[in-house]
Amino acid sequence: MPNSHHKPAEPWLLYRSKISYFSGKVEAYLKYKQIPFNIKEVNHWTLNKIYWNTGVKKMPALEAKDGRWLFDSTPMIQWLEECYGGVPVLPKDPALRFFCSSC
Ligand SMILES: N[C@@H](CCC(=O)N[C@@H](CS)C(=O)NCC(=O)O)C(=O)O
Repeated sequence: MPNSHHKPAEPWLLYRSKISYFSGKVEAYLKYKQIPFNIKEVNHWTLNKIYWNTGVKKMPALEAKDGRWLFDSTPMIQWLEECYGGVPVLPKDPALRFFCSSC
């Protein structure tokens, strides 16, 4: 059985709004890491869909076709770092990591 950090076979679906700072953070990260994704603009209905699947009515959120969801930009990026590897965007030093996790 694959571990929970396996890459989805198909691109992620990023629920976001152009005016959302946290959405911009995750979108920039996905582009930088060249992680395949498509975009779904958030509206009333899609915000409810995020809520049903994550328990929070916030963007950004990522949906995989296999049913997995990621939400909350900092843990999302930490999870994607584990999953995709490559040159890390987060410092190794725990103190510096802490400061990165608060923005
Ligand atoms: N801690 C969350 C914060 C996300 C957040 O606050 N998103 C705002 C937009 S930037 C939102 O979805 N607001 C909708 C609402 O509160 O109803 C993250 O880092 O992703």
